[in-house]
Amino acid sequence: MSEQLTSSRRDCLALALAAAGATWGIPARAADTWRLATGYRADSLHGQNLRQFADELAQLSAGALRIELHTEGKLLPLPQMLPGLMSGKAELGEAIMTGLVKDLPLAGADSVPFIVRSYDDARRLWRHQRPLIEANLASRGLRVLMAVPWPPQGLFSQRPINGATDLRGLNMRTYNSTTVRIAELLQAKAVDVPMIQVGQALAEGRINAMITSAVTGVENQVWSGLKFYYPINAWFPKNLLMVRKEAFDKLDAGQQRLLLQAAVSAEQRGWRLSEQAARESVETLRGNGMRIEPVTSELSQALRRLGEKLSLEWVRSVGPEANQMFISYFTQG
Ligand code: PCA
Repeated sequence: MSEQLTSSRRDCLALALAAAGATWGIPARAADTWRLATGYRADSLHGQNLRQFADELAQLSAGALRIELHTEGKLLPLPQMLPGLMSGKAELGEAIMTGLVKDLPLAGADSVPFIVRSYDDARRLWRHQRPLIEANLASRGLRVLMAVPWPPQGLFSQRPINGATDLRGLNMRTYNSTTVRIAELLQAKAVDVPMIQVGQALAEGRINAMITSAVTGVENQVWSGLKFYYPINAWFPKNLLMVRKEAFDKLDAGQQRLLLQAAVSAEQRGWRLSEQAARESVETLRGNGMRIEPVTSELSQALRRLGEKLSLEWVRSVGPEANQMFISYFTQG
């Protein structure tokens, strides 16, 4: 009897302490609220998709799985996403794959120019890339949830670009090692600017050309400084969503299933949103006075040669695995 009283008193005490903890906000987050870090804005293409992913997951799990979004690199800036996730600064993280090439060389396939020319190509590349990326990340204690592409990368400029020489000496905004190499080969000056600071860099006159998607042009209202857009469709880079394996393994089997289910539906929705944004954003650029120009044959030839050079450089630097991946991309479905 007294034994029972003691244990029920202990339960009461535990309950009271838990309630007090909740009132005082200790711990700051409930144990099952996960932090999702991203380097992009909440209202961006990917940000909106992540918001829906979090909402859907909360709904599917009847509130048991909650995710708070930490945007604009405030919790983890893009260059720190991988080490930050590995050391547990967030449970989930989203980063552009071409920014992870130091640790994840095969992610660099995303920005080898003129290999992926359509969303169908991009899907095919991801099918061949995914198992290799998954294996690499698993060895770092991370699990892949999904990848969603940005719309195709086009060329923006303040001045008309008729041939490669017109880019000489321009201040080209860069965001990964490929764009840096392109600037170098074109004898332009590479200026590293994170996506969320593009508008500011333009206003300050630090950049006058860049390769990125039309949607990034729209989100940063680049028509204030850039007047020409050439849809060169250079590549379709993807954002990757990862979860810490340790956090994932703490979920019960049912919750794990819900998380994977929400990720599959977010991935499908993300690809649809991206394709839609690709169509609409070029029109928005036009509507805001930008000239959407066809690529001259001179520029197209120069870009093709540049693409061949970069493909070779990439395969050589990454090694046989890169070669193998491209062979299966080109020869299989
Ligand atoms: N926007 C991002 C990455 C690719 C894109 O279309 C950026 O410009 O940084």
